[in-house]
Amino acid sequence: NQDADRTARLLGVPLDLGANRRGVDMGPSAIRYADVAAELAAAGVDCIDDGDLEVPRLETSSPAPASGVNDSDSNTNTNSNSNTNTNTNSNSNSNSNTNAKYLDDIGGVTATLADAVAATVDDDTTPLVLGGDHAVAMGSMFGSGRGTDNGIGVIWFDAHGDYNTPATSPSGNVHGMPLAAAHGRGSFADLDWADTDAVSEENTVLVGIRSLDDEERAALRESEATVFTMREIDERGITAVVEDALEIATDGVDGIHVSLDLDWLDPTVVPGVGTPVRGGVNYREAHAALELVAERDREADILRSMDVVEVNPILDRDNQTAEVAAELAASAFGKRIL
Ligand code: Z70
Ligand code: MN
Ligand code: MN
Ligand code: MN
Repeated sequence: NQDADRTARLLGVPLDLGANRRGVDMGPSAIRYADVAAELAAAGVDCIDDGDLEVPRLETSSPAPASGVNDSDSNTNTNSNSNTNTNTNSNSNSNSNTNAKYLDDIGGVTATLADAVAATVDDDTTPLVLGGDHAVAMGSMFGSGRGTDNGIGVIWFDAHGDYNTPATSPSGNVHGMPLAAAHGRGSFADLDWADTDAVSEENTVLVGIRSLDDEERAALRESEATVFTMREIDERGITAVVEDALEIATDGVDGIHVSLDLDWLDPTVVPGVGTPVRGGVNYREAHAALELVAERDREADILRSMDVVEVNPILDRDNQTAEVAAELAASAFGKRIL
């Protein structure tokens, strides 16, 4: 019933090792239960479901890096079910990976997902990656940009900057680091699974940001990425901001990856997220934004890949966060009211 000639491939990644709240590993199930396939069908998109990637379970993983870059005393005693913030890294130096919990396991998942995403894009099919915590976006971006001449742009819809490195992270949670990894910052430059050529830094745009750590803020200020905070959305409106974001993200690259962290929206709309931050975009602004992505895609075929992440069914009410995730994906893939 709509004009899209797109095929989407669902790739579920039930990863929660990058977050400090349990439950986000159930995101792919919840988004499927919210009938993302029917939402996409309403957008005129054929949908192939590849099921879920095999992901190491938190119960059988160790938070410390297995191959201890330098070990020390940090985080090795972290209980996996603990929500306490065990920041022992404040004195550490730049070569430390010890403040990135489960980084080895997450690297393995990232490499597997990147292969699946790259194969999907090669097949002229659009990957829709269902998270899982936001660490999954590393695999999405590395796979999506693989083999491109000019790299890809990224639009990062999030309350958070996700621009920490192991050396700057106050939490050690890798879901606060994926964008920094894509830009090859800090120790991510040395990891063989981190493809620092996939994403073009100057074509990276963050939208709706309202929570940054101090060192993360400093890193973003000196990066080539563009940051549109909630303030810009308040002043100029969501459509003007997203039009600009699309202009910047698509300039001179081979397409874009759209990464949607559900905590981008206001917590009153999406209760099922691990790290709610007041003052997010509302339901209509979110749809307007992703409809603009689809509109640009109809004009210029820009959308290479997308992920929807950080849906936490344990914290959700009546699966409404998963439903919003499914709906917003459909808007990005071309669902229109009329
Ligand atoms: C914080 C950190 C974060 C998502 C929380 C929070 C990062 N800046 N990202 N929830 N999706 O721990 O690095
Ligand atoms: Mn995020
Ligand atoms: Mn976030
Ligand atoms: Mn680069």
